[in-house]
Amino acid sequence: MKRALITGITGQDGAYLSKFLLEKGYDVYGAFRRTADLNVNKLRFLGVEDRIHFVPLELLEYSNICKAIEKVRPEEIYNLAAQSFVSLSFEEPVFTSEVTAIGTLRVLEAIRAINSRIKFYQASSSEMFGKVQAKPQNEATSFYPRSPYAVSKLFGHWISVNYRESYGLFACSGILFNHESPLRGLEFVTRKITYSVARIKLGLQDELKLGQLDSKRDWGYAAEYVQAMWLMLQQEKPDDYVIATGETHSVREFVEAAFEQIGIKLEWSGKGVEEKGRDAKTGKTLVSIDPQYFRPAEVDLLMGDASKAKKALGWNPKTTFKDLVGIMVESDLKLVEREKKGKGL
Ligand code: F7E
Repeated sequence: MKRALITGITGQDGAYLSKFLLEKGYDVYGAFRRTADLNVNKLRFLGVEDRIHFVPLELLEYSNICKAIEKVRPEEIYNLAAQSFVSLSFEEPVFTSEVTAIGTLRVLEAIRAINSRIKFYQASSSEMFGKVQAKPQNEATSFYPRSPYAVSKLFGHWISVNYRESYGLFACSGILFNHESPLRGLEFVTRKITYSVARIKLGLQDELKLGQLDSKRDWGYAAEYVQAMWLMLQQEKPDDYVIATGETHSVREFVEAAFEQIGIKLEWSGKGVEEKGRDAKTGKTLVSIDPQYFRPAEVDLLMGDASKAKKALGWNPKTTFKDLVGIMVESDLKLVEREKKGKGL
C-alpha cells in the first residue's frame, strides 16, 4: 500500500485528491496545523474523513515538516497548502510568502535531507501568468505575476524545478488554472456566486455584490484536476504541466449562467461601479458592484493550453463550463435548503 502525505488536506483539492487516492488504494496522511481548528467538512462532504490519518505539520516550521515525513515515510508528497486567496495576499504579503513560497522550500529541503526518493507534487497556479504574455498560456509562456500570492507561487514553481535540476528530486509542478466545485471556499468568486444565487432563490438574500465583472478565467472542475496531480507523479520522469480546459469565460458570464439555473435572465445597465444586473422580467436589482472587491492589480484574462498534459498524461477535462455552474448551483440549493431548516452542512 502506497503512502501519500497531503499538505492542505482540508481544502477543496485536498478533499478531492484524498478521495481519489483512497480509491486507488493509497494510505492517505493529511497534514493539519495544530494552531488552527481541524475542519473536516470538505472531507466529510465526500465521505472520507474517517479514512484519513491526520498528522500535525506546520509549513512555517522546518523541524515539524521533518518530523511528519519521518513518521509517515510517504512515497509521495502533494504540497497543496497555501494562503491561496489572491485578495488576502495584498493584505498579508509576508505571511503569504512565508507559507506559499518558503513553505514549499522547507518541504523540499526536508525531502532532500530525509529521503530524496520521495516524489513531490507542487501546486502551482495559472496566477503566475498574471498579465499574460501570450494567449493561450502553456508551459513555455513567460510568467508575469500580479499579486504577492502569484509571486510566492512563482517561487514555489522555480524552487521545485531547481531542486529537480540540482539534486535530481522527482519534483513536478502542476500549473493548474482555476478549478471549482461545490467544495470551493466561499471567498472565491464562483462559489460566492452560486451560494448567493441559491440564497436569493430561497429568499434569504436580496442582492449579490461583486467586484470586477469582466475578468476572464479558464474554469474547470476540481474533481478532474486532482487526477492530473497523481498522473504527473506516475510518469517515468518528473516534469511540469499546464492543466486547463482551454476555454475562458468572464465573471459576468458565470453570474448569468448561475442565475439561468434558477430560471432568471439577467439584464445589465449602467457603467463601472454604477452597473446593475436586473431580473429581466421583474426589473429587480440582483447584482451590483462593490469596489471593496477590486484588487490593487488585476489579472484580466487566463486561458490555458493543456496539450502537453493531454498527450503525455492522457488527461482530458470532461465537465463543461455550463455543467460546472449547474453542479455548483444545484449543490448550493440543497445546502441552503438545509441551512434554512437550521441543519447546517
Ligand atoms: O477571483 C474577480 C476577481 O478569487 C476570480 C485561487 O484559487 O485561482 C484562484 O484565484 C476573479 C478575479 O480567484 C469578486 O477580481 C469579482 O478577477 O475566484 P477568485 P483567482 O483570483 O482567479 C487561482 C488559479 C489560484 O491559484 C488562486 O489560489 O473574479 N471578482 N468579484 C471577485 N473575486 C472574488 N473572490 N470575490 C468577488 O466578489
